[in-house]
Amino acid sequence: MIQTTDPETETVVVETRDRPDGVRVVTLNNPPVNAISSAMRRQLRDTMLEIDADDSVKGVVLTGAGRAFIAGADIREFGKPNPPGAPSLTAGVHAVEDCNKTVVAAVNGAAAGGGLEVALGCHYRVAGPKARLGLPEVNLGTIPGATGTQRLPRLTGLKSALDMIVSGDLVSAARALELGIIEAIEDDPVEAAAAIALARPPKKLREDDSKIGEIPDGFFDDYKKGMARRWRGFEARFKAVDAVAKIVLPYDEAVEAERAVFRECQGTPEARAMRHVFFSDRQAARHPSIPKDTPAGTVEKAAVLGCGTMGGGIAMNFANAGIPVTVLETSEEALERGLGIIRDNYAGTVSRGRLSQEAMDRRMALITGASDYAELADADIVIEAVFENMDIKKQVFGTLDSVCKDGAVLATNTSTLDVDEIADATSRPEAVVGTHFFSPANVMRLIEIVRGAKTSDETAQTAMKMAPKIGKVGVMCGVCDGFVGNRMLYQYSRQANFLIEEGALPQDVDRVMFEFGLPMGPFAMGDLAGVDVGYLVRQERIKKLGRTNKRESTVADKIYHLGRYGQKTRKGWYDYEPGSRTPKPNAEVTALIEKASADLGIERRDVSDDEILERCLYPLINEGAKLLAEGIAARPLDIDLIWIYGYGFPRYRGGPMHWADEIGPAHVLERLEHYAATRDSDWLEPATLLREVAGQGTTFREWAAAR
Ligand code: 3H9
Repeated sequence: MIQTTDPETETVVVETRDRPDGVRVVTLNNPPVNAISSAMRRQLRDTMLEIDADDSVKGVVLTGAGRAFIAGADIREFGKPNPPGAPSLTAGVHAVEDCNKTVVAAVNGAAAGGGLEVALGCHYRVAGPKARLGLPEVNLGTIPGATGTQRLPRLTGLKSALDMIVSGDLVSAARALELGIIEAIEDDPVEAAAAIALARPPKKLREDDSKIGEIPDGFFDDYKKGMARRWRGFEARFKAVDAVAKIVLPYDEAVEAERAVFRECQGTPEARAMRHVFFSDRQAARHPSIPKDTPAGTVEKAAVLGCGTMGGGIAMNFANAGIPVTVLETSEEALERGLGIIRDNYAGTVSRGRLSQEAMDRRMALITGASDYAELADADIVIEAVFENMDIKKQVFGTLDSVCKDGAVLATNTSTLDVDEIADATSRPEAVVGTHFFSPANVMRLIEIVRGAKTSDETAQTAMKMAPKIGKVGVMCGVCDGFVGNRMLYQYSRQANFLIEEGALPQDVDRVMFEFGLPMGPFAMGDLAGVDVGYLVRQERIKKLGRTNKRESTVADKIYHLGRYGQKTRKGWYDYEPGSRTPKPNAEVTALIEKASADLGIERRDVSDDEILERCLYPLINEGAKLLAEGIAARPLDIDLIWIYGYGFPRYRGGPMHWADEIGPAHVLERLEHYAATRDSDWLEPATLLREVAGQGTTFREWAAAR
């Protein structure tokens, strides 16, 4: 074994081993996932040049150490200057391809981005059964920048390559074989690759255009039209298509063009946001309040209390993950109804071709109905999803306390009630935690994991580790009214309602928020969730907190009293035609809003799009700052993920706190103060932390890093 040490960094990232058959095995080794650092690029190129000149080498196998082949370019180096003398990855890929010995990639694990590009530089590829391959650069707001847009289509044809590049998904080894990316799947890919290296001549993919063929007129424009709805706002994905379209040019020119776009993308707000989300996704699971070595309990058997819309959706997550789940309802009738809704839900997915009948049957078989608490005795976790009423919840938790086994996690799905008060209804408050799922619970990715004052580290850890197992993103927060997401949402909705009293119409506010990138604005959202539901939430809030001296808009209550409950009654803030979810503005609603303004003595005025955007989103950021200062959210990244996965905040903007850092906290503060001075004065108090961060000219990220 020869280890090459990089003279600049003194790290060993490329190891070589000569086999008796004359094959040299080159292993890239940069734990944990062999990201390609500048040192590795240099060593890879130098190693290939050396092999080229060494006649004793009969063939080459390129592989990765540990669990990955290569995870792509080292994302931590993005945005930093290239160290002098470090070659580009494109030069590395070409050094591999130009080698006069046959080079075969033994793809032992993930080959992502630059990792797949290196594999595509090899003359042949063999994969292990667990390998996954893809070009996920668009998930970092950039495009493949080391020949990927020009090479993948030469193996798979244009359509399949575009699908992979635009989705950014990694495909399984089996799918890669179908697509022609690899030659074979082998348990020992190094051995199989060595055999190919000895048996076949080098073959340069860049010289092979056979899979491209004749490109129909308008092919790329049509492809972009087809992705316009799903990928609205994700600019890098559209640029990636344009880069692939360069395939009509001579290879070197096309690669040059690809590289120029890759470089341009590196510095965009989208790329900064997507990198932030990439790292946040991984950091969220390591919450500072849970010591690193805390063990998590097993979750092999779950139970859900209540089989309404929420409980049913929660139960489906467990069944989807292959975890048996018992659902408890008070009456046979309610149980049958709940199970029926779950069955219909799955059947819908089957009929759309997204789930096989066998998979549906397997999942349904994992869901068992129960009407007696005793049947929950052996569950590792019980999630309560009954009516939002403190007395009922306390009673339920008292009963759970008496029947559930020691060590079980007792979770509440409450969205509004005090988790600490619920925990105190048991003799084991350390086992109680909030798991706030978002509706529809089988679809939405987020769970706010609410840690109560007495929740133990083990309980918190079990809930956090459970989330990804059932396909969710778990983000931890503390106890307060509305937790993180809904507390911030309240400020957003409150301003949206003031804006329509002052002169905007629901369709104006909704359009601005949609154009910003949210899936829909607050009024369309109100219609979807139910105007009646919003009304009940407000009533509960008044009961709980009393009427504050802050003014609230009354328009939403008036819409409710007209019986306009939203999509379910086909009229709410908007009208809906039968079978359609497209909101149509309604004259009666406009008149009602105008009258509300007149009753308040407000002279309606033109409200600009900028004002709508700032007054909806800056108060939301302001509330985020308060949550950080109170420690309810531990880090800005937790807030960002809650908003991305729970409310559809555009990922390409990185979440509200990242976005605030991009536009500048000082700017947010200045605008909030401007509105406080020129609009209804009691509407908002800038957060102390916002003032602090703005005053120091720093960002929320820097504030968090300095703690
Ligand atoms: C690119 O390649 C551009 C080129 O086209 C052109 C260049 C010129 N860099 O996900 P995990 C860290 S762009 C730095 O839990 P898994 C990660 O943060 C790149 N760090 O492992 C985590 O750190 P920590 C295109 C990286 O086994 C740790 O490694 N490539 C990188 O579940 C473990 O990660 C991608 O976008 C990286 N490239 O999954 C692939 N990758 O422990 C991104 C990971 O401190 N990576 N880390 O939190 C992945 O999708 C997954 O890591 C992978 C393994 C599927 C590879």
